[in-house]
Amino acid sequence: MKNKFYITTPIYYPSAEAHIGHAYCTVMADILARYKRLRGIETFFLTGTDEHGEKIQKKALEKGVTPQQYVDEIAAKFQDLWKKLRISNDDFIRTTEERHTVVVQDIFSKLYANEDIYLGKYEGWYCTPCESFWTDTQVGEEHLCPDCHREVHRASEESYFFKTQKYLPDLLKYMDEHPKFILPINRKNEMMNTFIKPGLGDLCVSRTSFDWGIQIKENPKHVIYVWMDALTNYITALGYGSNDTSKFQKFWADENTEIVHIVGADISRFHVIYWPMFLKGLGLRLPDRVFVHGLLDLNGEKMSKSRGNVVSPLPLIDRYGVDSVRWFLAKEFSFGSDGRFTPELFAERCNVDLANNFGNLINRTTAMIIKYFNGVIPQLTKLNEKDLAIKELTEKTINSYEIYMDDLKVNEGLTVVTELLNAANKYIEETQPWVLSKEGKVDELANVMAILVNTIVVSTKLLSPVLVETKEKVFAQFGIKKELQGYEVNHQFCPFNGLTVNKGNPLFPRLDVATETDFINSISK
Ligand code: ME8
Repeated sequence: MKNKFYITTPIYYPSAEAHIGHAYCTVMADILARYKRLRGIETFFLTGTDEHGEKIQKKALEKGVTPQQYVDEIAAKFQDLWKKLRISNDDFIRTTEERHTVVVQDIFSKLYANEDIYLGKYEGWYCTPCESFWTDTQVGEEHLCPDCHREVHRASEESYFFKTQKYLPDLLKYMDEHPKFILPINRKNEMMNTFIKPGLGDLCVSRTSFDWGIQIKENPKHVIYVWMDALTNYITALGYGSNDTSKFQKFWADENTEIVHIVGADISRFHVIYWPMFLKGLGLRLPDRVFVHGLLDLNGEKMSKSRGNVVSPLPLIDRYGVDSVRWFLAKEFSFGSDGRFTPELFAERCNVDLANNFGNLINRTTAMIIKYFNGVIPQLTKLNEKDLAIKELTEKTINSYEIYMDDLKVNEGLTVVTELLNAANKYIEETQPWVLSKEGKVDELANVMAILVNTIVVSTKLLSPVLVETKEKVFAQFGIKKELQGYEVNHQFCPFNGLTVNKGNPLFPRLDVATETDFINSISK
């Protein structure tokens, strides 16, 4: 396993406020970053905003502010949301920052000097009022602008292009030699069949029809067109091409760093095809993995502001707490497949896993230790068969969890932990502590209590990349001292005897599905 980890989310367009889809991607990346840190792996986690382009320029104009004022306001809202969602990013890159813009200009110059980029003509369907080029598919048979629905005409514009064919053989070789470069692996076929096999055209990397972008030094009437500007954020944020390249050396250049980009299915081809080519052109190593997650819809419809069906994460966090929102996102949707958000699913997921399973186990265990042992966690005695089965399951769970998480299989990693929690709840039913108490079987009763606490603490640590606030609460409730809070303590069995349990409030109250469905529907806009 590599000893350092660099993980990124896409840099989002601050053309509208973040919705649950953006939160989904960012939370998943955050979980992986927190997991690696938990395992003692030096980690750098990057997110940010992609602030140039015609769309942003137009939105600013509509609002009567400068593009910079416009993006400043929305970028601040993104940052605020990530704070509330407890996102642990190490940096937040904005493409309008000088540390990015000057390096992008140099990157362009380098690729141009290398003859990877040439000046040509961009041809397409042009909408004059919108000042936009569209493709055949976008304008359809009637040749109408998909934005304003007015007629478009054929036009051409001088543009710079990146030569994709020059690097295609390198890319194909890399894909062959690294079968886990694109994850889930079925996404590779999609890339091959949709984009590469039909013939990959050169990529347009400049525009002259708008000016909210990074100017090309060699030809200032051009601005660098979106993807060459946006993708390079992953290295400019690390200081590539700057006076201080130490982070870049550590988290990118060093082969001992695992580099993972998390991206939505909508932008996978830019990360899987063009980004590796730019890197090759710059003589840099390629990322280890591009993980393509699915897109979420709301009640079966694509989330879009104009349709009024966008869910903002903020009111959810306010009402249910950050851990419930993080849990729902991480556990409900299969990482890598598209998903459907429904208000019912949200409430049910929180009830099934958090209130009924994890929360219930915590409440029952706390109450029993207070009742049977005056609140002091007892010491383990000789284990019987049922105790040994839980011990074995705990060890197996830790092991599978690590394998899954290292393989970016977050759902599977979380599922093995919820199965352990289920098993612990069943263990209570089977051992019947209330009977053991009545019959005075104190040793057996002590084992059950010690094992339940151990299961709770181990699970809390394994789930801590997702349930960030719960961890603190569980540690407080079971009096877990600093020296027992580390991840490596998981390899000791039941080292918590003598600690005092506090009653605490129920961590995850049960939600009434109908009431919460009404609430979530009322905040979708
Ligand atoms: O594409 N479900 O920015 P963007 C799940 N600036 N994830 C979703 C989602 C949904 N419904 N909607 C958005 C851009 N996302 C470029 C990226 S990167 C160098 C430049 C997430 O604001 C998902 O990760 O449109 C998707 O890929 C990303 O937001 C697109 O964000």
